[in-house]
Amino acid sequence: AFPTLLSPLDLGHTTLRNRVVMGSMHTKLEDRKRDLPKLAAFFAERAKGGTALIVTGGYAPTWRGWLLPFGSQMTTTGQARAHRVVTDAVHEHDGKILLQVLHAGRYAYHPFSKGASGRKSPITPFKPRAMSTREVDRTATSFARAAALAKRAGYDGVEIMGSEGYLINQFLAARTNTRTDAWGGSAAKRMRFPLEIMKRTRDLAGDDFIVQYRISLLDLVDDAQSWEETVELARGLQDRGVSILNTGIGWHEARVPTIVTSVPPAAFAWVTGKLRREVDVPVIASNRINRPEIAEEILAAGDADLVSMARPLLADAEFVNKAASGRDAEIITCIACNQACLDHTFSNKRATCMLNPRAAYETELVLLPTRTRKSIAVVGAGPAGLAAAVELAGRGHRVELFEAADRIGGQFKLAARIPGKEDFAHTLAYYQHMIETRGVTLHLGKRATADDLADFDHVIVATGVVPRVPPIPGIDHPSVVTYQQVVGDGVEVKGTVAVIGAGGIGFDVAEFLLHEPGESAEHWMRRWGVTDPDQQRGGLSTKVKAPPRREVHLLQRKASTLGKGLGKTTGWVHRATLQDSGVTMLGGVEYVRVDDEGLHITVPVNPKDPKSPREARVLAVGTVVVCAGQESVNDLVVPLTAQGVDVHVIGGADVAAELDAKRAIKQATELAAKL
Ligand code: FMN
Repeated sequence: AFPTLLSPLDLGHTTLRNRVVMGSMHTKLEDRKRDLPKLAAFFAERAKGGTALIVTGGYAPTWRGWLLPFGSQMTTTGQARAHRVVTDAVHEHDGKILLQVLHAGRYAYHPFSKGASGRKSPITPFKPRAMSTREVDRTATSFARAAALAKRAGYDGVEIMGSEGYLINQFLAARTNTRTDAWGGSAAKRMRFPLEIMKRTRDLAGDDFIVQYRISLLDLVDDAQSWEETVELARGLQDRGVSILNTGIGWHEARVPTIVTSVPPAAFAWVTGKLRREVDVPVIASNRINRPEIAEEILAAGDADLVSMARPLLADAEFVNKAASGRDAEIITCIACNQACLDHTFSNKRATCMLNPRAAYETELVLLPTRTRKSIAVVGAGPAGLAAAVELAGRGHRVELFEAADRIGGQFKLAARIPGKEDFAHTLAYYQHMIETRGVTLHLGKRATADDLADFDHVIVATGVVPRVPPIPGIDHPSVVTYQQVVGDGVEVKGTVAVIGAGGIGFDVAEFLLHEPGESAEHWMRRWGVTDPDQQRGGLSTKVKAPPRREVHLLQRKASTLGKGLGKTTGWVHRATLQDSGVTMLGGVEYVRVDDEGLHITVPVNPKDPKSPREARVLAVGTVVVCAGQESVNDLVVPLTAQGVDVHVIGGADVAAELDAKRAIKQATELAAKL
């Protein structure tokens, strides 16, 4: 069904079996030698699942280029030897694998960083020192040496990381390269560093070796490269023997989102297509390509020769095989939530996947077919219950799933209705399909009682949460509604709105009230000021803000910045979106009462000082939406335990402190592995 996606690609000295590349992801398993067997298992599953070409997470070519202190590096023959376990595991399944060589430059999170110049980046606390002329020369050679070591380790090639604002990008842009020696000054001199790296790498590694280069096609920062310069670089790399050009989008310090859920699928494929028309080597499209039909469309339209999928292959190791065998409905689609992948990376935790907690835990979280088939009831079809039911049935247990509502999904159903989170619907479609495929008996519209459950070997209580209603005078006023009523039940919202509670749900509700679902890529680009790099250096122009659809106040009791508790790599996007839509955000709020005049509150006179005197305000709103947390629903536990039933409580029914599908699915999967 996906003829182009599944067609091989001849690279001359070698052939890729299809067009799917697993994009580079640093999982943290790269950093310690003892974790390499786990890394091998992680990649082996993806190779076994049909991926043609895998790119490892970034490895520094010198210790100064570490991302973090004692981070991953490829600098010695000993390190190369240790990687045999990784390359052998991939080759065993007929996959190919490249080692990514990444020098962090001024993005390094340690005090020994060096960059093209001495300017600190806005996203790291450490000021780099400028490399000396000799150091630049030696660093260029270190990339080639890392490639030679990778070859010894059995890698099929390397990817030179030239994008996302790391060292090579820092050389390329006037923004970060203020050198006056042979490595800076003019565009041609700034380009010399990557061109030398390419030349030396090809010279040292030989012709029978893939050298892929990740080129920054949209820098999305000021004082960046022009399109002309980008094309000149691409052709220079081609002249020096590059095998494949991969797409990089946006420096890490860019204030334009490039990978989160609200970035429309395949939003940047057009710029890869633009490059493809300028060069003769294969090019790879990247970012937010998460379904086989989207990948096929990009390839068939001629925008790329290959597609990179990074997070989608965390979510599903068998992506390619499922697509190839007509089982694409079984694919776990990446929803770009970043909750368990990039957010983990930025908190120095191992990256995995919210929807697939086995990712990067292949040897630790194992779900084998059961030897003793049990009869198991799961109560509640939110993420916890769905994951438990589907995984248990996958192991061969007899599973019945009870859901009080007339559809599956629980709180996740609400998320799927938020503009920018349209992809969440794929998750529910996946579970619906797997319930059928794995023969789970689904009882919809059925609120199970303890008596209904008495005869099962195990009962899993995954009954979720209900919204918490805070004890504010006038909370029963007709203008007050819960987020469930607004987003779930379609209760109409009148006039200006106050949202009580600025956690993830408060932000979601504000977006729901302000934006339409299904934003086009063109509209998204205008809103974030992304343009054709032919028009503006780095593809960055000014944001076009639409007049807000309604006035929204987002309020919280905590005095901290609103949205602080949101995801590390996604929170800023939500904050910026609401700010651009004119939302007033107030922290340190005390709620006094709700009446016909609106919502009465007090706030500190100085918003930065919660202890400053308070002033009273009346927000003349037509609707107050309550997003003030949740309470667990677990009233089945006591009667079931009294009946002597083996009860397990998971998800929001267990802990309602925050709405947390990541925790719910992980807990469900771990339980399913044990029963
Ligand atoms: N890109 C790199 O070039 N080098 C890295 O080391 C790297 N580490 C990443 C780690 C994580 C956990 C994630 C989610 C992404 C990382 N990326 C890295 C970026 C991905 O290669 C890719 O560009 C991004 O995830 C968008 O593509 P996707 O939508 O297919 O996931």
